[in-house]
Amino acid sequence: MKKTCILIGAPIDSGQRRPGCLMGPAAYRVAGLPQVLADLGHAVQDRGDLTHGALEEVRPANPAVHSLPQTLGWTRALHAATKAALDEGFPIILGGDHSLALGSVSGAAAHAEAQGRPLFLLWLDAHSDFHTPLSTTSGNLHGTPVAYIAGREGFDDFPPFPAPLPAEQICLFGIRSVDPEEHAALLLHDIAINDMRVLDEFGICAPLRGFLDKVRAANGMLHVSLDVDFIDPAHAPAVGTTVPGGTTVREAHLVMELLHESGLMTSLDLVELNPFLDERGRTARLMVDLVASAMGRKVFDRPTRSFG
Ligand code: NNH
Ligand code: MN
Ligand code: MN
Ligand code: MN
Repeated sequence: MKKTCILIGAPIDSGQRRPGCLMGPAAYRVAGLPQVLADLGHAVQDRGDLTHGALEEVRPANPAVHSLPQTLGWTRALHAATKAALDEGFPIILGGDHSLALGSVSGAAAHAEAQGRPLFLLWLDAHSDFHTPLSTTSGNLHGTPVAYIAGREGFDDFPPFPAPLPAEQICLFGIRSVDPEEHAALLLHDIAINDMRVLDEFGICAPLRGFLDKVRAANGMLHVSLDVDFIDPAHAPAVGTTVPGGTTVREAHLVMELLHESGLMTSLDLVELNPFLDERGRTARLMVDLVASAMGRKVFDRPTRSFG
C-alpha cells in the first residue's frame, strides 16, 4: 500500500550527554531518505525540523537528571506534531536521541485513543529504556520512554501519558543491556522481552510474527521505534551507546520486511543516529536502507511467496 510519508525532523540531543544526535535529521536527508521513499511510490512531505518551543523552569526531583526543560519542550512539540501527522499520513520521526519517543509515542497514543483503536509498540533497541526520571542513575532521559508509555510512576513533571499501554501491547526486541532497577520493574510489568538470547534461539520471524498477530487481531495501530543500537555496532557504528552482540544487517532487514508484509505499521521513529561518530555515512545509509525495506523495497519481488 502506498502511503503519504510525513517526515518530521527532531534534532534533539538533550536526552543524553554526547553531542551529535542533533545532526541526525540532516544526515537522513543527505543519505537520500526522501528520494528513496518517493522511488518506492510513496508521496513524501518533508515538514522540516521541529523546535522545542519555549522552555519552562523546572527542577528535577532526582538531581542526576539533566536538561529536563529541553526534554519537556521536545515532548510537547513531538506529541503535537505526531498526533497531527497521523491524521494525514504515515509519520516518520527523524531523530534525535530516543527521548523523542516520550513525545512521538504519546502523540500516537492520543491519536489511537481518539480513533478508538489500541496502540501497540515495537521497541527495537539494545536497551529496555524502562527507567523513570526517579530511578535513572545516568540522568539521561533517553533511557525512560518505555516506562512513560507503560504508565510507570515518576513522570510528574511530564504531561500525563494518554491511555498508558498495557504490557501486552508492548514488545521489546533486540535487548541486551538492562540496568538492575529496570530489570526488577520489567518483571513486575510482564512486558514481552525478546532479548538477544530469545532471537538467537528462535530467530526473528517467530517472535515478531507472534506480536504482529496480536496487533492484527486487535485492529491495533503500531508504532515502531528503531534505535540505531538495535543493530550490531560492527555495522552501525554511529551511535553513542554501542553494545556488542546486536542484530546483523540481514536480521534488521528481515524485521523491516516482515513489518512491511504485515501492513500494520502506522508510525516510525528513527533514533540515536550520531552522524559525528559515523564512518563516511555508512550508518545513515544503512538506516535509510532499513526504512526502504519497511516501506516495500524487496530483494526479489515475488508475486506470491515461493521458496521452491
Ligand atoms: N540504561 C542506560 C541509561 O539509562 C542506557 C540507555 N541508553 C540508551 N538507550 N541508549 O537506548 O542510561
Ligand atoms: Mn533507546
Ligand atoms: Mn539503545
Ligand atoms: Mn542506567
